[in-house]
Amino acid sequence: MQSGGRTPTRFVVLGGYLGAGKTTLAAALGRELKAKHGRSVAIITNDQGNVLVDTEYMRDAGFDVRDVLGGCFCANFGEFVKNARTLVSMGRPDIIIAEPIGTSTAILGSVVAPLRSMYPDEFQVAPFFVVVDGTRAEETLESAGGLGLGGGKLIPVHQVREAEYVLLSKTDVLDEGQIRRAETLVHQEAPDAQVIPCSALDRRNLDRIVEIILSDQVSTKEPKEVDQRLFAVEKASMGWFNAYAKVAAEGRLDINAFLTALIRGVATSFPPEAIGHVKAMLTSPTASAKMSLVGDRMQVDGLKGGRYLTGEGKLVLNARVTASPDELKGALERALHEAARETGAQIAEMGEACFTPRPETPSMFKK
Ligand SMILES: Nc1nc2c(ncn2[C@@H]2O[C@H](COP(=O)(O)OP(=O)(O)O)[C@@H](O)[C@H]2O)c(=O)[nH]1
Ligand SMILES: [Mg+2]
Repeated sequence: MQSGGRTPTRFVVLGGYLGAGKTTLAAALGRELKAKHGRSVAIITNDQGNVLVDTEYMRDAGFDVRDVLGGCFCANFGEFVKNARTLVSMGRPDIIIAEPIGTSTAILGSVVAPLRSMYPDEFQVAPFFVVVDGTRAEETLESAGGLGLGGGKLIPVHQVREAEYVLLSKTDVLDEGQIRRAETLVHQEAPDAQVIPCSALDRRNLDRIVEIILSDQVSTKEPKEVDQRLFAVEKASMGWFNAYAKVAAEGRLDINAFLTALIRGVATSFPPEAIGHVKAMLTSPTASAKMSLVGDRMQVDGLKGGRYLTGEGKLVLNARVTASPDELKGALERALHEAARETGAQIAEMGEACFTPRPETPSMFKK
């Protein structure tokens, strides 16, 4: 189908829980599509709050990025489509990869299905990919029997059930037995989905995913209507903390040491199972780095330029933790000030927000 003579833009939605590896995978796939296949890729990110580490990271990696802020794509479908159109008209990408917020529970019904039915001339929508963290598959999928009553995780289970392909991430740190067990857990929840064990780090099976993206396979799965109130308790138990600040150093600041101290401070404030995803990125004209904490795994995700920041840098911090917003804010502020004290950094012009996101009403169901 053509629109004004133009081929529809290939559209890939990469869902999945907080910290599953969506952004890292999107960047790895984007690089591969560009380097090996000469395709241009643009990105749509999405989250609560007004400054996103993911957006900074993708932009820093050289992608054309738009973000949908302050709520899930599914509740802002109009803005989502507007962003997609802006990307198309500005950069004419061959492919758009969209990453919804990690707690979204209405992507197939409120984003993927409407996009494929309402805009077939503009977008060709690939099968819905859901990324499952291979290192947390048991924690997130196995404990779900309690249906939320015993703190089970309804959100990741529901996300898996919506998938057409499940991308089982981070297999570089798993052995074959662990991968098989995780695949079995996924199959129990989504017997109709195909599971692809993969890794953005050792690049396992990235070529298989790229092949699907480059094919003309389209999303066909019919969404089931789900009562979003089911997820309300789980969503209400989480706090979101977002901050940005200027970071200055007298002399020079070791970026890695600063981020490590900050993330370690957060890690020691909460039990691992409470940590959805905490990420911090520090950028400056001479150097930038991003660090992430998912569960008890702390990881440096990108170091660019030198090790030291001289002059002034910009810090963006996003945390999603099962804790009250006040508790989270207190812990994050302490961690930040302690990291600054330890490494001789000065924090200025800090802006912060801390909240529990309101349950969203998918725009498709708004009366
Ligand atoms: N070992 C390993 N870690 C990964 C891989 N992909 C992502 N991660 C790490 O998982 C954390 C969360 O990744 P991110 O892409 O931000 O997750 P998102 O919240 O789903 O977008 C980061 O610390 C990443 O470095 C992978 O393939 N292997
Ligand atoms: Mg992300």
